[in-house]
Amino acid sequence: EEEQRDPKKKLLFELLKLYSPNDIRSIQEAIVKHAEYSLARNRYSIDDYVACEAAALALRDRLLESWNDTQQYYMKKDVKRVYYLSLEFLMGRSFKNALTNANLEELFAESLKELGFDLEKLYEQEYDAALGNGGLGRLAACFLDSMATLNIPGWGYGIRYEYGMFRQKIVNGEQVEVPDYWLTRGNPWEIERLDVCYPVRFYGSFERLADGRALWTGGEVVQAVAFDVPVPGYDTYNTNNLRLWKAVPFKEFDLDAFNRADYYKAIEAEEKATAISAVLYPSDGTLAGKELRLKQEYFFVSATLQDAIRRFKKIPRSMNQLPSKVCFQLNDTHPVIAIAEMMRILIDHEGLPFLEALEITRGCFAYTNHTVMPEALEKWSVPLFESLLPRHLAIIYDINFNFLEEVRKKYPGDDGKLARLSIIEEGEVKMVRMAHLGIVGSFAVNGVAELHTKLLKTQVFPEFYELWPFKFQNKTNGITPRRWIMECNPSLTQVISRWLESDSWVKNLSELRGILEHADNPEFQREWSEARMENKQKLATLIYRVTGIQVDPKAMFDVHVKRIHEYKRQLLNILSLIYRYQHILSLDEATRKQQVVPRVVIFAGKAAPGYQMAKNIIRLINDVGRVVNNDERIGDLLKIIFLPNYNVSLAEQIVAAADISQHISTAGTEASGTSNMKFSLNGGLIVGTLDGANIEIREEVGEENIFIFGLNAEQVEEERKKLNPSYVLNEKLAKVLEWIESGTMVDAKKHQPIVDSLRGGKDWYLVGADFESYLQIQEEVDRVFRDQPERWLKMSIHCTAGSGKFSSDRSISEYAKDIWQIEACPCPEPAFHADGH
Ligand code: 4GP
Repeated sequence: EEEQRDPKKKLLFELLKLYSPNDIRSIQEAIVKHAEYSLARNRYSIDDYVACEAAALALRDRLLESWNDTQQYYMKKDVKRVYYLSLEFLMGRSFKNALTNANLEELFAESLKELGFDLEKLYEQEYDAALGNGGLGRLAACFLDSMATLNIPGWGYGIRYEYGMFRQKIVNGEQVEVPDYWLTRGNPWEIERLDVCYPVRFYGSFERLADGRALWTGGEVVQAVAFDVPVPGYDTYNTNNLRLWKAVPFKEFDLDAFNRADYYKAIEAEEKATAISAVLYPSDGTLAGKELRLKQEYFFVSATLQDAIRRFKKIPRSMNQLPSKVCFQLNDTHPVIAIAEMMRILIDHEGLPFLEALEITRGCFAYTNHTVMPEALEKWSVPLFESLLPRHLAIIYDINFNFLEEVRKKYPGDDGKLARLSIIEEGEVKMVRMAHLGIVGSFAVNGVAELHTKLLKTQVFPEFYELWPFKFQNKTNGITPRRWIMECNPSLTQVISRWLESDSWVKNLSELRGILEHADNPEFQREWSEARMENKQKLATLIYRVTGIQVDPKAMFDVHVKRIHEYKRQLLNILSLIYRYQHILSLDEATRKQQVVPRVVIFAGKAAPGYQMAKNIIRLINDVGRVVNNDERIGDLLKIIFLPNYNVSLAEQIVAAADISQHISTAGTEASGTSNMKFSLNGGLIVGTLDGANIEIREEVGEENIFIFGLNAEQVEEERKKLNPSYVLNEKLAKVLEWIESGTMVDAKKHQPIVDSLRGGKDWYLVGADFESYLQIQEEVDRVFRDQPERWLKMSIHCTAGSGKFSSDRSISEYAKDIWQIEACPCPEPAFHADGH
């Protein structure tokens, strides 16, 4: 079309029709040319690293074609878009994922092989993009994959941290944090967009104008520069975008300031700008409360809204139309300041009256809560807010005033309610409650699993629920089956596809139920267990490489990997292992051989650097491991492994190789959990409490196929009421604590804080109350593994078969339909491309 409008562009369009062809020769040419011309490498010295970079660039060329076409198509169709605002995107590696989604893995493997490279080895060259802490950030990454796969016009927006999640080393049993400068060798997956940048202001002051607007001036201004990361969908032409902002000094220097101040000082101040996007805060489920963090939040939100509104305005129309074209999904409270920023834009820039602005704003925002832990619900002190974002604080006060009027009308005279609902918390230092702003300023609020949503309604925000029941929804989390089985577990993927005679289950995960038809077939069972054994062997090799400890792949692989948190109760696990160790020693040798099921218990996970108790738990695991692993009487009967630096790539290898995995949070504390879904999908059995998504997994796989133990959420509430200084600890646990104090481990005193945290009625996470039932379920696990290997195998098959619900494709379809009201918009593949060359 363009071509006809402007004949001068004829040549240009003709040339661009030559998209990169997908045949071996062309791919090889692309790789070699990138090595020489993009990376300036001598053609005689292409090593694995260069080959990996060059191949990534060759693939990126192809992604950019579909990426450009997709964006242009969305524009042409003027689709409604969703923007997923998240301070974290835990993407992991991209190469294999992009090849899988674009269905080019075989071609690239073949092309590289002829050039003398092994694609599998090249994958190892890539750094993890660890721009996230844990569940929340990984969920955002899975959601991007599903949005692209389902052809949903959805973009991610976040921060391009120079330093992602720290690298964890274990030194003498303790966690040591090392900076992760993941960009050392550049990043072939991003495109720096110097043409896409926006100013972002901090501090300063504002002045109210006669027409209702306000003018915010002074302070500091930094620039946000976009970095785009193409997000290819699986088995579709659509390629979406993840736009990450980097902070750079504002280019138009304030010359006056320069003249007044010392030249070098002025430059130094400008340079401080880059600090904003320098580092990801490594706290998960707790808040840092640092000014820089609030700066990060406003920085990325401000740039994002400017970008989204610019795009919306490409077609001239009234701002009232915004909610029909744009939805912002707020990933936890971190981006909630966007609500005040939108109000500011509508009032101060667009000149809309307050109420109209509020209506538009409310129509655009939806907020997802990810945790019930009170310490994670963000609050910012009013003085800090006032200094950093003075105009926003005033707007928040206005929103609050308007909101409390509504509450007052509904509940006249109930001042307590006003205080509890208010966006501003009164106290010695007033605080801005970001979750309250999130609820007041959006049209939908969702929890991430059924139990979690119920707890939001009844415990965390009951009075908001009473006020606006229609705002509250559940959207149970999910995981992308592309990364979490297809890529990380090719052996099992092949078995499934062979028996289902199709691979359409990767896009329609509920089709996995079809394997149940073969659950009793010995041939299928054999292939199933061979595939799983292959993965276990690989993990055993990795364990040996990393720790020097030899483990037997035939032993039960019992995995507990996730962030280290008291509520996640890695402590319950390690304490039970001390019990198990003592128990094994109490048996005579013949009984040991006969009765004990050999187990390899694998822990991994990071502790927030400032979270002392979590670090204590890591040390305990390592110290107990040292005693047990070196005790010759134990041999292969029990091995305790702590794999350092848990990240997405490591998770991929572990997930495929677990016999059981543990999700044993105190009931009512884990919002959902998503690794439980990953293990289940890969045929690993779950040992878990009735918490988060475990409950829904039990519904799907059947209660006979999951090992559930412990108090449920209601019982936990009751039990906690009993905690007082004379609370009696479970007897077996008391013995275990005595063993810790006895000095079997070197420097036993180090562990005293852990012991003290459980005694004297302080056991908030109820390790003691659940100890007995935990030991019992572990005995049951052993029994099934030892006496009924066939039943075990069938349980494993049932777990995979029942995992269909937990595809993030299902989650995203629900968000699209119930919250975003957005439909799929598949971009047609250009004919000259689809035809091949
Ligand atoms: C996590 C929750 O702890 C986890 O249960 C949930 O599955 C995940 O979000 C995704 O919804 N929360 C965080 C956090 O990672 O930082 O609050």
